[in-house]
Parts: sequence; C-alpha cells; structure tokens
Amino acid sequence: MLGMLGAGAAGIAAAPYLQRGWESVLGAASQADPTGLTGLLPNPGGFRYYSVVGSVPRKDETTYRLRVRGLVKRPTTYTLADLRAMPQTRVVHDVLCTDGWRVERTPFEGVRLSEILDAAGVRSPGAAVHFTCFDGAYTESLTLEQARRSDVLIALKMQDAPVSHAHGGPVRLYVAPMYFYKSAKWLSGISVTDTVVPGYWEERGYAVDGWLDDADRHDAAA
Ligand SMILES: Nc1nc2c(c(=O)[nH]1)N[C@H]1C(S)=C(S)[C@@H](COP(=O)(O)O)O[C@H]1N2
Ligand SMILES: [Mo]
Repeated sequence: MLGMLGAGAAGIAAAPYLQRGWESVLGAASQADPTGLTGLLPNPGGFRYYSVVGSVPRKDETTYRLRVRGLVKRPTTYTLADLRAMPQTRVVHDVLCTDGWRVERTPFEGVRLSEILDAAGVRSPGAAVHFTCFDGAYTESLTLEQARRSDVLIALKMQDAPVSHAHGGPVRLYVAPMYFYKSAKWLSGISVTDTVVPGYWEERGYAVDGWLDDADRHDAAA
C-alpha cells in the first residue's frame, strides 16, 4: 500500500473504477467530464484519494508558490518557508465526503486563511474568495465571511505530518465545517472576487455552501 502511495498521482489516476455513492445523482455530468473522477485505494486510514485529473505535478520546497491576487491591496506570493514562518493553527474535526465516508477527529494544521487575507488587505468590492489548484482543473469558492472563519486553514499538515502529495500537498485548503469537497487540494491560487464563482463540483451540481449538518454557521468559536 505504501509503495502504491509512493507512486504518487500517476498511480492514483490509474485506478480503473469510479467510486460513486451519493454523487451518483451527478453520474451523467461526471461521465461526460473528459477529465473523469477518480476515487481509489479503498480506505487507507479511512481516507480515499480523489483527483479530477489524471496526473498532478509534484511541488516541493523550491517549486511551490501560493499566489494571492484579485481585489486586494497587496498581491502576495508565498513560498512554503513563508507559510511555515506564520502562526500555525491546529483544527481537529471529523472529515466527511459526500460519497458517505467519514474520518473522525482528523487534525489539520496551517495558517488561517483570515491571516492571509488580512495580510493582503481585501479591497472593495471584495466579497468572496476563489481558489485554484496546480492540478490545473479543480477550483473552489467561499464567501468572504466563510473564508474568515477561525476553522478555515491553508493546511501544511494533515494527521500531524506534512500534507502528502496524494492528499493535496504540500498545501491544501481545509474548510472544517463543510464537506471535504470544499477543501481544495494542491492549492496554488487565492483570488478575492466580488461574487462567489462556483467551483469545479459546484458547476456540476454541488451546493456552493457545503455546510456539514452539525456545523455552527456563525463561527461562535472564533
Ligand atoms: N484539487 C482537488 N481538490 C479536491 C478534490 C479534487 O479532485 N481535486 N476532491 C475533493 C473531494 S470531493 C474530497 S472528498 C477531498 C478528498 O481529499 P483526499 O483525496 O485527501 O481524501 O478533496 C477535495 N479537494
Ligand atoms: Mo468528496
């Protein structure tokens, strides 16, 4: 199993079947999707690995960049070292995919998105945040209010280890109060926009507001 994981995204993409459950309501749309949806490796540690593309380049210490753009006063580009040098927050919450699997009490650690937004300085009429990924395909969005929650992270660690390539490393988004599809893997861009731009799955029928049933929608803990 570890060997397969070591083979990376190419191995992941080779999984010859689609893992569909709740999402089968979207079956027609996903079958028409030329990039395909690949779920694979039945539950190592409870997680399944998803990518909407066949292979994803690896980014490391020297090649990884996170670009913050759009309706901000100070467009900024972060390296991994830059992100590590910022205050780190640890959030522990259950992870739930709409396919029906759940991994309980999973720790994520990284920089609060609110911190990144404050550093960039959101300017009018900024009201939402759009995320892009270096897989070249996946996108996600949050309202600015959601993005500023204390439990929304630019995650560098997952399960107390650096986020692996298969899990979207070196940097992924983690939106604790929402279904896991909101947590974009291989995060490379953050853009402040004036309206919510639906993400990859949202253009294919998912709710833009991906709240978990038990989520406190007003971040009382913040
Ligand atoms: N870039 C990218 N991010 C993504 C996805 C994806 O296919 N590509 N899938 C989403 C979905 S539906 C889920 S359930 C989780 C899966 O994360 P994992 O592969 O680390 O388990 O990532 C989310 N983020
Ligand atoms: Mo998912």
